[in-house]
Amino acid sequence: MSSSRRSFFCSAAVFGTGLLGWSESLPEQARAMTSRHEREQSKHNATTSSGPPVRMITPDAGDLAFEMDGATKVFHLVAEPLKRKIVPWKTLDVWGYNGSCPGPTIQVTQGDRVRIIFENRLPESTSLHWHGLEVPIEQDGVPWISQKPTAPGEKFVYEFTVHQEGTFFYHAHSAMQEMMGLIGFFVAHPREEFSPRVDHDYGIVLQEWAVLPSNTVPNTASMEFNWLTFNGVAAPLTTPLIAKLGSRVRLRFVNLGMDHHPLHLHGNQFVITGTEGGRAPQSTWYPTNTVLVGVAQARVVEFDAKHPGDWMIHCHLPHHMMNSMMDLLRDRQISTADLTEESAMRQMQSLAASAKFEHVHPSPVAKDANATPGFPQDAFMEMGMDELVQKPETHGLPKNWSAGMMGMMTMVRVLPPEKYDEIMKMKGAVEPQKQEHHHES
Ligand SMILES: [Cu+2]
Repeated sequence: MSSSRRSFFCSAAVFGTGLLGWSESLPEQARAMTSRHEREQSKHNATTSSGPPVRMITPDAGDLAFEMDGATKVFHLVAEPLKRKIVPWKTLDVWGYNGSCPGPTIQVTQGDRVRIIFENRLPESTSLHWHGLEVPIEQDGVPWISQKPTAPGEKFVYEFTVHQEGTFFYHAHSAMQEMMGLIGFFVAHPREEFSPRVDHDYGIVLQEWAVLPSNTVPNTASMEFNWLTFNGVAAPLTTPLIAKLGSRVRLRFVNLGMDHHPLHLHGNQFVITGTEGGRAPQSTWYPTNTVLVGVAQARVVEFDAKHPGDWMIHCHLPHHMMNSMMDLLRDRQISTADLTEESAMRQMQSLAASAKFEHVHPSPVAKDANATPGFPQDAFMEMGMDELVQKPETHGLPKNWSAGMMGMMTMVRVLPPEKYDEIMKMKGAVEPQKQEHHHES
């Protein structure tokens, strides 16, 4: 390891202090390479000693902290109703874990003994299923088959050894509860990182919601969905994924909904390196830029971030690239079909004001737009709200970037070192509060 990398490790180590046991597996920032030379060097070294893998980052959800009891990692997981702001003008009443929907990510190392002390604060019975993990039947979390359901106010202790590596998830094993949001990542890292090693590891949970206008409670019986989220938020509220130019990036997706999602990355080829069954043999990797993530599946992709830019990653189903406008239109929605440009624009301005956007930047339309059959399509739907969704990860994006971001959409920002470091520095200032949110005392 070069001395420049070592010093970068030290300065980045502060981000990892909220999580016990990760002292040697520093966060993704710490692994970022400074040059192509180092990148190549790392690939070469990987065959001999690759070291522990980087921690997966779950933007907008975070991690579940743990404590050690002897050699056992102990987690406290609480199922509970909560409010989740999915876009600035829409907050849902969902069910989740430890104040988060999806629940916080559980990260362990292959071979770990884990104990999950589960508490049910829901108004009805539930259980926890470990999706994809090979656990003894009494740990499988299926009501009445492998255990008695955990009643409201009760606890249930799960304990097992994780002999697999890979991308798994935990969820309630009742269909309606799943659609209320009861899901979270369970990631089992190998002891040594795979080759080629990655510098950034990001996880995204795909969910969908059916919510009537002016309602906040998802209709779990619906077969049609109007809100699509990455880690519990729809664009432009999704937090961009930050990667340093020249690094290698891993993205993990899990899907627990009613639809399959073809996830597409702009401007980069990737390879599919894993499924819900763990690492895929390298002989199966092929270049692509879209991966279909079916219901109950996990897909892991990797790519070398060698093209600088703000690259979109999104579900390519057209209706999954949208947000429902019905709440903004409310009772006025009926009259939108034959609006003139001026009145439509006025309407959007007044609606945006009512939703407390700080700014609205509509895209221009033609003078005689109404003469064209089919108009409007996207006109008046695109609303820039950069200031409202601003965070360190959006720093430096072009003005009005948020107008093009809706639904299951985020971006991978491949940044030159100085811009990358600038954002990491800004993040460092807000990170401690963020982590505290997921600590269960
Ligand atoms: Cu989709």
